[in-house]
Amino acid sequence: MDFDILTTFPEMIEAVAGLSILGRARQRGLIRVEAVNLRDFTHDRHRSTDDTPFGGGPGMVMKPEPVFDAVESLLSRKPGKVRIILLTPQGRRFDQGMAEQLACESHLIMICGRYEGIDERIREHLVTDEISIGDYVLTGGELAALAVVDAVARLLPGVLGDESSVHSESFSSGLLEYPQYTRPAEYRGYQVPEVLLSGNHEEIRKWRRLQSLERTLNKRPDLLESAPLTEEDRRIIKRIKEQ
Ligand code: 6GU
Repeated sequence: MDFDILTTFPEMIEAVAGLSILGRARQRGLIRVEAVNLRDFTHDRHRSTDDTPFGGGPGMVMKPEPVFDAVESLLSRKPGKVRIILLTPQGRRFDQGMAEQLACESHLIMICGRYEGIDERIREHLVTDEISIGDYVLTGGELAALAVVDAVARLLPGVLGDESSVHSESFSSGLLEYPQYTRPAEYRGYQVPEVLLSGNHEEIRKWRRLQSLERTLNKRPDLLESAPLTEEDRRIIKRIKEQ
């Protein structure tokens, strides 16, 4: 899968995309992540990617030409279906479901907004999707683009060593994860729950499910409304609530 990230700070992207699981996925050719420097698509002496707003007012606005030119250059290099995503606090809130949808694509172009805003013609005539990563304001879209790349890339076949961990973790089940422990079984007097040492797989499965349900109920009750729950889960939740 190809990710092209249009930015005036390509170093921000490179600093992250070369490391850890993303870096390894890139080396193995499972993903291509490229930071495209918008300054390379400017034509004036100062290589400006922004300008003052028509109508006056504070701040600077991202110019349309470098963004259109960069996108068109990418499209001529790799024709075919592509989503052109603008990272902006005005976008649709990013979540695991959206990550799963994007993981079905083969090419994403991401435009990182900076300054006070972008020329509206970019949004109207170039962009296919607008994404926000949450209700707070960042200084630019780069960290948001990286969050999206990371969440999408880890869903692609082969990117995580152990495929099963994608399916058992938080959110793919619609619930928060159960607590995990490793050796030693006792640390500073703190014990690992007995059931996990029992070797009884059915009991362990039941305990973990109970923990997931209990945690979700306590920390993120909103998730229970859309989580796929069995009749047994519903009975357990009812019992927890009655305690
Ligand atoms: Cl995508 N961009 C910026 N600048 N701020 C944000 C955001 C994006 N998502 C949340 N806050």
